[in-house]
Order: sequence, then structure tokens, then C-alpha cells
Amino acid sequence: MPQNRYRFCFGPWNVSEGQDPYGPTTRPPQSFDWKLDQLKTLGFDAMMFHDDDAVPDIDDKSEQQILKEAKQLRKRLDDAGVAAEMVAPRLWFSPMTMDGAYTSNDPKCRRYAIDRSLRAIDIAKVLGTDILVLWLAREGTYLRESKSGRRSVELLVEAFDKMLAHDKSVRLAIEPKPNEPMDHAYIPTIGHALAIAQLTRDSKRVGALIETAHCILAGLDPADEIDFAMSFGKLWSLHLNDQNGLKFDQDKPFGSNNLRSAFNQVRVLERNQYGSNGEYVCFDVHPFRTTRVEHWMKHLENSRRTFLRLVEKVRSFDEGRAAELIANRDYQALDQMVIEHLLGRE
Ligand code: GLO
Ligand code: MG
Repeated sequence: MPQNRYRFCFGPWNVSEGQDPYGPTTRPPQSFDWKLDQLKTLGFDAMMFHDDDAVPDIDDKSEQQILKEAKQLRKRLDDAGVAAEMVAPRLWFSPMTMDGAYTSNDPKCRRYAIDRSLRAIDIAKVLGTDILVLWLAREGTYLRESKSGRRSVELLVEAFDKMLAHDKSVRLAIEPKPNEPMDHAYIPTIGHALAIAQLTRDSKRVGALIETAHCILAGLDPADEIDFAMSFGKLWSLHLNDQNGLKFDQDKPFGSNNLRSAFNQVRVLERNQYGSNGEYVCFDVHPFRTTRVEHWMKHLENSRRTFLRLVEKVRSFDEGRAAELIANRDYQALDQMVIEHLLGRE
């Protein structure tokens, strides 16, 4: 098995302050410089950015000002030796995206969403990444009768086409999620993301980002989703984390809830040589609300550590023995073999 060298990243929002819908923050905000320092110290290689992580208050700034601030950020990142993994337009915060962004029923709001996405592409270019991540947070419905699914697909394709035309080198990585904040989202799974790519003007530049928790929320196996996207050569980014069943999006540390599923995710990443085209392993995880300031980075440190331990587990898994058991249809023994391997006994 090839010895992949993985590179890791997280976003500034992953150093969150503990607020939830029922209560305020439990930790004071940290500065961007502090987060960048921590990223380096903990052995991460790159940072993910929302457009307004890169250029705060982006809606109030001119195109020129946006580019100027993006260039300043690029310099800070270069000086720190940190790459920008991707840029994602934050299309779920503004009052303009209340009813959706690209699929809003209001044409003014749809225009806002597209303009903002084009600015995000400009920022990505300055930061040296060709990946625009599209988490389509509010592209869905609270009630079915409020929008047409067919029309929404057309509007999404129209928006993607404008982005692809704006910059000939940008690649769109769609991050599917079936629900939250919406009741139902229009692009709930990797299959939907890869299917809608086919309707765009340049399907080769439309791919996907898989997040563990989002697959689980869709009732799917994250490892199978990874295999599926990688069969098309379309897995351009990855948000590893964990999720305990069908409830709110938990963004738990990788492997925290289901170690065996985490093992299987790492196993398919190894088998498909994820990372060999420069892709990063990102952890979209949040600290527990109870986390003390002095333990603030543990969720990221632990996710990376668990990932690397599981890479060792995958590499030391006796594939020959597993193949024999499979050939003999002895799945009972195969099951126990995986369990014993994860428990550290062979
Ligand atoms: C929320 C998403 C979110 C995105 C991020 C990048 O459920 O996982 O964290 O990954 O905003 O677009
Ligand atoms: Mg995510």
C-alpha cells in the first residue's frame, strides 16, 4: 500500500466560542494571529477560509478594497508558511440570504449571492487556491410549497455557470448536507452534487467535499460516500468529524462517536490514495461547549492524532487474512478480526 503523506487543515470557525441556539459563548474570542500560531504549532499545513474570514465585513467593501485585503492576508500566510486550502462564500448570514441564496425567490437576493460568490473566487485566486467550497446552507425549503425543486436546480446551475465563466481555473467543491438549517436541502448527498455537475457548462470543474457528519445525517455511510466520489475523481476536499445519529449537526472530534466507521473512512482514503493530487484532510470539528480556554485546541489536536493512529491501524491490518475470510464467506470472523485489531489484540 502506498505510504501517503497527509496534510491537514482547519478553519478559523473551528476555534469556536461555545455559543449554541440556547446559550451564549463560553470562551472569549481569539485573534486570527493566535489561531494561525496554533495551527503551525500543532503541525497543521493549511487553513480554510470563508470569504469574510479572509476579508471581514466584505459586504461593505469595494472590489478593490477586497483584493487589497486579500493580498495582505496572502502575505501573512506566506510569511507563516501556511497555505489557503479553499475559500467558501458565507451565504447564510446576510438578510439577503434569508430565503436561500442562489435559489431565493427574490431576484435581487439571487444577484447578491452570485456577486458575492464571484468576489470569493477573486479572493481564492489571490490566496493561491483554485477551490471554491459551496456549502449550500439555505438552498432548500422550510415548507415544500414555497419553492419549486425543478426551478431550484435550474437556478443552482445558472449560478454555478456564472462562477465557472468568471474564472477559467476555479473548481467548485459542493459540500452536501441534507438538512440544518433547512428542513430539506436541494443537494443532500454526493450523488446529487455529482449529478448536478453534469448540467453545468464545465462538469469537469464541479466536484465535491464530503463531511462525515453530513453523510450520517443523510443516513449514509461516510466511507461509501468517499469511495463513490473518488470513483469519479471528484473528491477535492474532506471535512472529517463525527456525529451521534440523527440530530443536530454535532461536529464532534474525528472518531469520537464511532471508531470503526472512522477506521473505514481512513481505509478508503488510503485505498484511493486521497491526497496524492494535493488534497488536504480538514477537520470541521468544534470544541464541546464545556471546554476550558486552556484546552481549546484539543478537539483539533485529537482529531489529527486519531486520524494518524488510524492510518497506522489501516496499514497494519492483515489484508491477506481478510481476503481469505472473505473468500470463505466467513464474515463472522472478519467482523471479530476488525474488532480485535481496533482493540489492539491480534
Ligand atoms: C456546516 C458546514 C460548514 C462548512 C463551512 C465551509 O454544517 O459543515 O462548517 O463546512 O462553512 O463552507
Ligand atoms: Mg463542513
